[in-house]
Amino acid sequence: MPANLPPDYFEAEQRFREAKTPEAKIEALEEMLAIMPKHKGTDKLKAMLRERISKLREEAGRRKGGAKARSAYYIEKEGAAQVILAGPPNSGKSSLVGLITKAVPEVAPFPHTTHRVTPGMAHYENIQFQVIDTPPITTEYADPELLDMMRRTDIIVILLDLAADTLQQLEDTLGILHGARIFSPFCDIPEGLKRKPIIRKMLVTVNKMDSRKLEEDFEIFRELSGTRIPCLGISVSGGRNITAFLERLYEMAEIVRVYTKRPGREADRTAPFVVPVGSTLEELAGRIHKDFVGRLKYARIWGRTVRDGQMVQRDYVLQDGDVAELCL
Ligand SMILES: Nc1nc2c(ncn2[C@@H]2O[C@H](COP(=O)(O)OP(=O)(O)OP(=O)(O)O)[C@@H](O)[C@H]2O)c(=O)[nH]1
Ligand SMILES: [Mg+2]
Repeated sequence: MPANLPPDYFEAEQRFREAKTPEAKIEALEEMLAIMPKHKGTDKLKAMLRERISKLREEAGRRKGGAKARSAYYIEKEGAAQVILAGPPNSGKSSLVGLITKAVPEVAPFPHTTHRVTPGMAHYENIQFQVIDTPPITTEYADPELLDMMRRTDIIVILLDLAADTLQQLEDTLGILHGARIFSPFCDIPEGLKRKPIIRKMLVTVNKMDSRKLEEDFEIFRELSGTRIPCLGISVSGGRNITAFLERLYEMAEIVRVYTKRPGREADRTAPFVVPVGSTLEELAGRIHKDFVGRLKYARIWGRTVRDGQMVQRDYVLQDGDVAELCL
């Protein structure tokens, strides 16, 4: 047991031992985690506590009737794409979410600050991404429910720390994701996997690239890592490449923005319909209203690849920025 644990910690531990229900036990354990001083000596203990909490949550879920109990890790997707941050402690995950969204996750200069997932909405031009702050994942402990969320998400941002051993962090984080069968489309998938791999878009983002000089360190990291996953260097505190980061998310989301208008009126450019690249006019109609699919006759389109007001049929593939006037 690491030394210098404050008396409050032992009081919470006492409550944990006396607790009768999984919920009460979880509460006491969360308090122990919050009280624990933040330094390297407590990392292992924290990982153990977190594992315990996760097991108790599962138990509590089963008692309430399994699937019906909603986990703290259940976050409904919102916006044009869901983006989950994945990375080691202290890389700046919470700082990034705090910078690009209105969420205010706790930020601290020591590892293992974040214990729960916090979503926020990041604005990019006229759309929004849901960006989720997460507890750190390490080779010692990665919450299975968090990995489950990553299996379902649209984009995983692997957030690393340029001031730490970035190569090791990348190897460890990818190791954890691969262990959970989550692979980037740019990774080789090992043969003989017992279950189907889950392919998720990934962006390796290296934070704390605060200066020009550190840009060189980032380039060296990129070269030495040999990774084929796209990489980007950013600095949350210096505000470097933050717009580029959002642009990359936009490209990776593979979506197009389409505006609708009524005859004789202008389109509302602030409120696009966001549909996957390759979507057809018919799919857009279905998105607007399910009855429109049957009623749709044709549409007039204003855009970069058509003549102004050109008539198109249901199978027309929408382009980013198209304005559509649906004729029903
Ligand atoms: N130099 C520098 N420090 C940064 C930058 N971004 C964040 N930090 C600092 O890094 C430390 C950790 O930041 P957090 O946002 O709490 O990191 P985290 O990844 O959420 O940490 P955990 O929740 O413990 O996993 C804080 O002291 C931040 O101020 C950056 O761009 N440059
Ligand atoms: Mg954090």
